Amino acid sequence: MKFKDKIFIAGHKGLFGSAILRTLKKKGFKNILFVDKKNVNLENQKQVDNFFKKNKPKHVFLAAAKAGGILANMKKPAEFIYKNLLMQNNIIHAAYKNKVEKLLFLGSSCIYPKHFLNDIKETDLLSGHLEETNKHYAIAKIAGIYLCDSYNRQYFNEQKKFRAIIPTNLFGPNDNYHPLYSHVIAALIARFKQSVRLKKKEIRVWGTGRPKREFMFSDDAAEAAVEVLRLTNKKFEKLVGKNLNYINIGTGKDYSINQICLYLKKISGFKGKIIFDKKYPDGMYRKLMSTKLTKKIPFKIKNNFFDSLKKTYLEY
Ligand code: GFB
Repeated sequence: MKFKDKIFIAGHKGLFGSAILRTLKKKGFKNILFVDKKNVNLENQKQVDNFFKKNKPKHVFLAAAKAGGILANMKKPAEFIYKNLLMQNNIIHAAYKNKVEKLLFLGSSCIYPKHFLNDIKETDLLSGHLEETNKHYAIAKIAGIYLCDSYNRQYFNEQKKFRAIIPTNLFGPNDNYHPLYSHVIAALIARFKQSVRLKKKEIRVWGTGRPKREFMFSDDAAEAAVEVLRLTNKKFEKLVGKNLNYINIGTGKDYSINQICLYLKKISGFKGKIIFDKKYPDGMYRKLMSTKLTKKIPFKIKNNFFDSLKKTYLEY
């Protein structure tokens, strides 16, 4: 990947896509391409084809997705599977037809079977049942990873041109703060801010507070993603082995939802009570990924979890 190469970011306004944009700019990449939904609907194959034909990007970051937290996944399974399949099929196939040199697809740690509680390795994919609350989204993401893999095998002479990363739960600028459909960090930041402002006596948090999640600041995940795509096909294969085309991106540490609440309580100055509302689902109890391969990517995590949580809280 050269600094003058044309790089297309699909989904540049979202949590991860916007972090990729910041990271590429910071590293000195000059020729970055992105589009607005109004101009190119990524769910429309013809529009995506025309866009690729006209612009001929050399590299692609596929960060466009219909994503959301546990409740959004449960309430909108059809949208989560249909829209994601459409967008990723359109972009991956157009990238192949237009001779894109390398493409990076964004997976999610929810693709791994639910019975692995920690040290989830890349090779554990498809070795057990998926978590019910996000099965449809996970199946779309698994299909995306295998679509990339199939093009490498059939059209690229086994070279790993189309790759995927499996990031853990992300948070940071441009997150979705919808009260029902966001992920937990954004939801709790918004709820603590509001509860302090309105001097509420209690704050309600979903589930038991016991599930643990591995959180990563979006800019750290983006840094890893860019470095993964910069690796030559040979180097990437050396990293993941002959049979894989994806790699975990995590921190190796997780925290319970209760711990997150206690920290937010401290930094927000909220004086009321935290009530865990068991009517809402916990989802996976734990899904801590192995970082054995992550550690071999030439990047370093720069943002300490609690410091970046505080920064995100203050900037909200
Ligand atoms: O972030 P979250 O929705 O993602 O929820 P998942 C994580 C945990 O936080 C769950 C609890 O145990 C929730 O019950 N939680 C507590 C809350 N209060 C809240 C709240 O107000 N809002 C939310 N959203 N959660 C999603 C998947 O799973 O994570 C997606 O459904 C995707 O497919 C994404 O993979 C990364 O980690 O449970």
